Amino acid sequence: MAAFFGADEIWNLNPSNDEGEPVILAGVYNTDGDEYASEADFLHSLDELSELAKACNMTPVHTLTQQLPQIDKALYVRSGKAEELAMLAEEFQAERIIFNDTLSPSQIRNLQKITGRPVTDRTRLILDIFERRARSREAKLQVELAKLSYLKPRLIGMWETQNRQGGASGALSSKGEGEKQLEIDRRTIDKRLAELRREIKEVSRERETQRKKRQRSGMPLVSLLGYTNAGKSTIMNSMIEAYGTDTLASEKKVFEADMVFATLDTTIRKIHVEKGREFLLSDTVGFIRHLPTSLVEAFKSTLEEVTEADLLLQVVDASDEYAKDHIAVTKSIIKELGAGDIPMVTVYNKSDLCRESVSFPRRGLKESSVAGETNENVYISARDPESVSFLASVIMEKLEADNVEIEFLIPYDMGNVLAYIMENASVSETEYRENGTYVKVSCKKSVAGKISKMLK
Ligand SMILES: Nc1nc2c(ncn2[C@@H]2O[C@H](COP(=O)(O)OP(=O)(O)OP(=O)(O)O)[C@@H](O)[C@H]2O)c(=O)[nH]1
Ligand SMILES: [Mg+2]
Repeated sequence: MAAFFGADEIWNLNPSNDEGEPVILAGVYNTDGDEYASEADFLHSLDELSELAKACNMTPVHTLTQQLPQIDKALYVRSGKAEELAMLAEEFQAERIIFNDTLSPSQIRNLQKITGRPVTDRTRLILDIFERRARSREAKLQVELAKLSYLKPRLIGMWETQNRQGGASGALSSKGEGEKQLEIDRRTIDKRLAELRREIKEVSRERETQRKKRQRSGMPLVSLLGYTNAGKSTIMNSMIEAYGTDTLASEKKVFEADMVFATLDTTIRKIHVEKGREFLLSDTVGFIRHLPTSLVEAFKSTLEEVTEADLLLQVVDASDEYAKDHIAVTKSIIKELGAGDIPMVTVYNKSDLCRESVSFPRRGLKESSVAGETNENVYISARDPESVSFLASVIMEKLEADNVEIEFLIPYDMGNVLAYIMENASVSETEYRENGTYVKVSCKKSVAGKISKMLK
């Protein structure tokens, strides 16, 4: 039985077969670990693994689980289970085995030896989906960096084994040559990793320039965040439709779809609720439990916008029975990004799909068990226009909560100040007086400060 697989099989996950490559899913419920809250939670994560596999054009034909107090160092599962996996793979004619957790290079190697099939893990599936969906240059670079960081120890581990076996490809005849080749491969990977890091830095510098420009405009930033498939992009599009400033609003829309990780880039659009009441809305990549660390790292520059938001909208699919777990995962990533102190509204979306007929749109009480102090719950359906205007009014109320009311007298030769006020403040009174235009406005403290400075 073939025990080793070439770099191509590790590198390329995309099966050529359109029908979907038959795969077996495997997971361990580590009873002594704190990875899963309960057995049901563990089973849910296996359902999720199945979704991820389908998104990679694979067809799960069987799922094998094992309950263990401790993970087996060499094989992840006990050896008896590994033998069972090999039998099942034969029986179901599976072409690959996918584990629910990240396996070490040596575990992958040992499992491949026993099962005679390529063995992959959850992380690899997520990386593959990201790779397929990446569109912008930045996302593509970030995905390649994450993938290469993940694959480096695995490829090197595989080559080392092959070399020890005298060269599986037959090309490497002596041990000395094999080691030399390995060193070259290692250096090639390291060189590419360095290149990628440099390019990402360059792209994020461009992003930084855009960010500075935005900060100067003084317009508040509201960020949509949440678990993948919660409906963030749909909310973004409904907002653009209702309040977009572009006449060609349809062209400014973002991609929404019933699939995991539909969005990989951050998009920012101006939302104009009414004169003087505007904000920027950002839509970004969704989260999932066990999001590979290398991906979170690589996507930090995309997610950096989040740390500068004035308000976070955590979008939750209210019709999903695991909504609470999704909230917990999202919260921990928000914290990891350093955005834990930003005021947040939890938006329970897809109310139209909820079993018990909750009336929507409406606001709810704080749920202190899952939400922070500054949290508030809103129940909406992104597909309902009334919900969208309701959400816009909640956002405005939150953004204006620490606004100041202030009066100015603008000399007639300072039209630029008046223009700035019209753009950035809500004007409640205007009077044309002898020595200038009198206005009473409500605006952010920073905007008031800027107006005063301009008038000096
Ligand atoms: N019935 C119903 N479906 C919705 C609602 N909001 C979104 N959807 C659907 O849910 C699916 C996912 O929506 P997206 O907006 O792409 O989700 P997302 O949060 O942007 O997902 P990622 O980009 O993967 O993070 C799409 O098929 C939407 O049409 C809603 O309020 N009601
Ligand atoms: Mg999206």
